[in-house]
Amino acid sequence: MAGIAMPSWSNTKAVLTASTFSLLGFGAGSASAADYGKPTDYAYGFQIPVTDVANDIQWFHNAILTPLIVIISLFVLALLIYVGMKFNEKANPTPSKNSHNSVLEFAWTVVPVLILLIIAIPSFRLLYKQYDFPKPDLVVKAIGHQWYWEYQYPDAGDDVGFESYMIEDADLKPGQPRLLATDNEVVVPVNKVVHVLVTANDVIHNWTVPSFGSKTDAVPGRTTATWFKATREGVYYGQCSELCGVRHAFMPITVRVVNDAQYDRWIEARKSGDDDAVEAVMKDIASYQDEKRKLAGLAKPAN
Ligand SMILES: [Cu+2]
Repeated sequence: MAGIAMPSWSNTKAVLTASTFSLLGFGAGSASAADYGKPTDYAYGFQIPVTDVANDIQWFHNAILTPLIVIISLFVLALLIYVGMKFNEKANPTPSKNSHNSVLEFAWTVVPVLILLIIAIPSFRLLYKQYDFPKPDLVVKAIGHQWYWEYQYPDAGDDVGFESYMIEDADLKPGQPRLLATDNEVVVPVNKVVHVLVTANDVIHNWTVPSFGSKTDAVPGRTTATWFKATREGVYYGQCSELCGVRHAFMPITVRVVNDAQYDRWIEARKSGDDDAVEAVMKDIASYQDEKRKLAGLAKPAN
């Protein structure tokens, strides 16, 4: 028999999210048009989250911030309309000479403080989650250059490192998104905690993958870090998100999340330094993921 359970935090979040979405008229429609890991035509809102952190970021935005902004804006608009109608010269020819109202002044100070406190609780919870790094299964180092990313896999020794350049329009293969696909993809295993150590060689860049909720500045002479644990195999795209010069828009990030066996094959191929072997592994992984996408009803070619 189902008893009356105390509402858990995740239950509370689910209820808040559902009510907010119906309140604002956002259906599942926007999500169904979207694809994983990249922006899609006519979609709005966030890319589909594939990490817990990304999920929480979107919940915070959709269930807390957006409704509060809408409610406050409507309230202020209503006040403006009310004042404009009630206290214009025609309706109110002799204005009141009052200049203070203690109760009102107390209220318009305390209410915003309370609203900020309400925002602060989930906000700090999220912040802790983002910066409380779980023990890593894998460390990847990302180095920003004008204008490409370089990656190293320190766990695998000095041999595994490569540069990742954007694929120019003329060289795109079917399914590869323009301005996002790169020649060498970052490969990581699924459901593993990945720490990304980020730095830069010249100016400040920023390593960002929206579906992971990962974003951190790449600062020359410093190491910053972000982490993610992707729960779904596939390709996830991001972009440099700090203005870094003329080709800032052309240094994207491609992360391919694969199963453990595929990751082992890939890292062995990388260690061997044999580019043909790496290419062969990537081809296998791409066709495997293609097949999975087809089965899942994501008919578009692999990305
Ligand atoms: Cu950059």
